[in-house]
Amino acid sequence: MRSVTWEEATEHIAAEFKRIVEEHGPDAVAFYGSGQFTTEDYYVANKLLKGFIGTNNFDANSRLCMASAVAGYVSALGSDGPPPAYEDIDHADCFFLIGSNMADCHPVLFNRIKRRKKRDPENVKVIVVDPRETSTAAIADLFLPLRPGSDVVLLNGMMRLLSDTGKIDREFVDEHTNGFEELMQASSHVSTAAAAKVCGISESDLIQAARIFGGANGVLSFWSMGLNQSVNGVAKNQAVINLHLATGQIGRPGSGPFSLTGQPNAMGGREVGGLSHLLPGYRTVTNAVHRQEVEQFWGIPEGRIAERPGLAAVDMFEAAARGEIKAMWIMCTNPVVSMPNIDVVERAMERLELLVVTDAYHPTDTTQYAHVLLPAAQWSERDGVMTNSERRITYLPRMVDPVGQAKPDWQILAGVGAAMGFAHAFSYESAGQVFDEFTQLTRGRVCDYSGVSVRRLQSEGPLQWPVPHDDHPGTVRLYSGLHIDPYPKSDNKQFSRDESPTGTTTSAGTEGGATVFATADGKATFHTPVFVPPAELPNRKYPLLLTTGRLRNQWHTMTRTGKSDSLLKGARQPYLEIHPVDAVRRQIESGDVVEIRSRRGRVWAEARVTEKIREGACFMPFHWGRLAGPYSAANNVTLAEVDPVSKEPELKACAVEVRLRPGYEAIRASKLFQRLTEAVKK
Ligand SMILES: Nc1nc2c(c(=O)[nH]1)N[C@H]1C(S)=C(S)[C@@H](COP(=O)(O)OP(=O)(O)OC[C@H]3O[C@@H](n4cnc5c(=O)[nH]c(N)nc54)[C@H](O)[C@@H]3O)O[C@H]1N2
Ligand SMILES: Nc1nc2c(c(=O)[nH]1)N[C@H]1C(S)=C(S)[C@@H](COP(=O)(O)OP(=O)(O)OC[C@H]3O[C@@H](n4cnc5c(=O)[nH]c(N)nc54)[C@H](O)[C@@H]3O)O[C@H]1N2
Ligand SMILES: [Mo]
Repeated sequence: MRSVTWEEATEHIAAEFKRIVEEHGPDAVAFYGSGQFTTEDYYVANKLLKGFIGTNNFDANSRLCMASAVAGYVSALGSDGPPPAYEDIDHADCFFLIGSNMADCHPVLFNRIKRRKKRDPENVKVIVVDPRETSTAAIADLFLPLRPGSDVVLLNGMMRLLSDTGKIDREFVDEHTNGFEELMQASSHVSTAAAAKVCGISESDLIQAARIFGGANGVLSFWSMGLNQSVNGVAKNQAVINLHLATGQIGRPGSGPFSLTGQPNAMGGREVGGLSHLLPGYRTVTNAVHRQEVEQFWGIPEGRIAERPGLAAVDMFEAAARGEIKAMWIMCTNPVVSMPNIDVVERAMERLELLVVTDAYHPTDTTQYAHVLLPAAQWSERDGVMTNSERRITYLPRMVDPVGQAKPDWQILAGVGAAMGFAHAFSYESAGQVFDEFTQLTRGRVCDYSGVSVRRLQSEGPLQWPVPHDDHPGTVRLYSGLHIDPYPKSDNKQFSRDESPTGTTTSAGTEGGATVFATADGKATFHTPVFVPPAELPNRKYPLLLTTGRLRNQWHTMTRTGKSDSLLKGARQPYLEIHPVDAVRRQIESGDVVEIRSRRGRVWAEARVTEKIREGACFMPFHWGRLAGPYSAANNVTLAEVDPVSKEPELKACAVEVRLRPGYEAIRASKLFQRLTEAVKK
């Protein structure tokens, strides 16, 4: 590797992109970005790829994360956008936490739930649904350790029970929804006993879950990767939303289906259109009117934006591995650790004619493959805007100077855009200028940012969209206008809005959420979620289901958190949670190093034998990559099967076998021998 100037690097990338587009067409170029982008980074990248290079091959790691939630909301409510707000935590009396380990992954929100529960322990109920008894389950009144992947059966079973016990809000269903009768017909044969059996839980627990849900004044459901990362991910999302539509638990304080975003700006990325089928302002590339609106705004010829969705993440890397993608730019994400089935991703990296990687650190598992490696200024070294799960738009100031020659991602992208001959469209002077351009594209859309400007965010603080004009205070929750009296049926005093029991409510927003859903007839849709089991089920050769996820002390691929010794204390190396019954069968004890094998590869980890995981399932964190050792990455073994609608991969289930790591028996014997001699000496 040799170092070059920014000018040289920029000219080289621009010239190579142009050459490859000329030789192979625009779809030979692909871009893979990140929910850790600022809104400005997302916007400039999207504009360059979809508008100027002319390819929709623009996807982001949010595909591995939020894509199923986006598809769930769009199909049920007519638009993306989580309806509730964080302050709803202070008003809810039932928390339905499914597929989410909030205690470790969303600790601030989790603590707010804990405080809410502490204030009224008798009346506030928490249900946790997870195959593992996580630290989130510690506060559960009801914990359902379901079989991985069986959520749709559980949720449909709850739906049936709500109906059978008269908990349906008929008025709301009649006035604001379509499809309820079809759903009921399709589920008429559902038996609670059979549903519980599929989920591997007791029938009484399933009944209890529906009873708590149906009896609450305000139900707030939170979910994240346990639902989204599945071949059944969209149906799982629809099944949760169904429960809320059926009980009218949406648009009211203390209620709503609340999908949690993981990365700091995954939400903003959705509004900017940061997936291969989207355009800014919740528009889609398949909609001719949407394409035209954006083309006019960007000042590009009609027809420039391709009408077919580009490649989604998994397809993008597979296409590159086959040699169909010639040039790829990876920015703010580390796919050689985080994508399923890493072998394919590595093959893609090796096959590309041009791989540009922009990161704040080097080496990473991905930067080591780069032909051109560009240094990015990271948060606190640059300013920008991010939006969180409750639609709150925040300005992040620059606090320190970037290290070395690092630059903000949007600036790097704009530089290449200008060098490709589009200077007129990419000569931004500041991040604020980019943001203010983007907000114009949201005018009149569900995610209306048009009343937001960087100046306003700086002077007034964060705002919750929609903010349709300059003096609009922002909107606390979507769809509050559906209810004549949005406050719950009871006259419970805790619903007074003036009160801020936790002292953390910052919103000055209005209650004036939409009075209709964003569909043609203003009604939401009940879908009939069909259960699809995990793509890979246990068999004789691979008898266990592996699920993967996060640890409290690590952030994804550890490029930052992995450098902190105190954070490494909880786990210095990958480990595997396995149930005692499965461990004994394999003569595995806690502390042993085991090999986890799937049809795609293997990974080594330290065994932790625990009853906190279901029998038949095992769990491993995905934080480590191959730089830590060829058999350290959980994604050596995961599979790239995706949900057919959201294209989100099934990172939460694959069939594996576990045994002692080859050669480990000798080590164990010598350890045992050592212990024995020590005991004899004593
Ligand atoms: N400490 C820390 N916090 C983070 C992150 C991090 O890396 N580290 N990353 C952030 C990001 S980007 C994200 S997306 C979020 C993710 O936040 P979460 O989704 O809460 O985290 P995960 O550990 O991926 O998975 C959540 C839970 O799903 C369970 N699960 C597995 N399979 C199933 C299933 O079939 N059904 C159900 N119901 N549950 C299942 C797992 O056992 C796990 O406890 O966290 C964010 N916060
Ligand atoms: N098996 C399994 N795999 C998973 C998951 C799972 O649950 N199980 N979860 C998936 C999910 S939900 C997610 S979100 C992904 C996350 O996966 P990744 O996005 O790959 O993980 P990160 O470590 O957050 O990668 C961010 C990269 O950007 C760099 N970086 C930091 N700040 C900046 C910046 O400002 N600019 C630039 N250019 N670079 C910067 C970091 O050094 C790092 O290399 O993992 C997915 N993969
Ligand atoms: Mo994520």
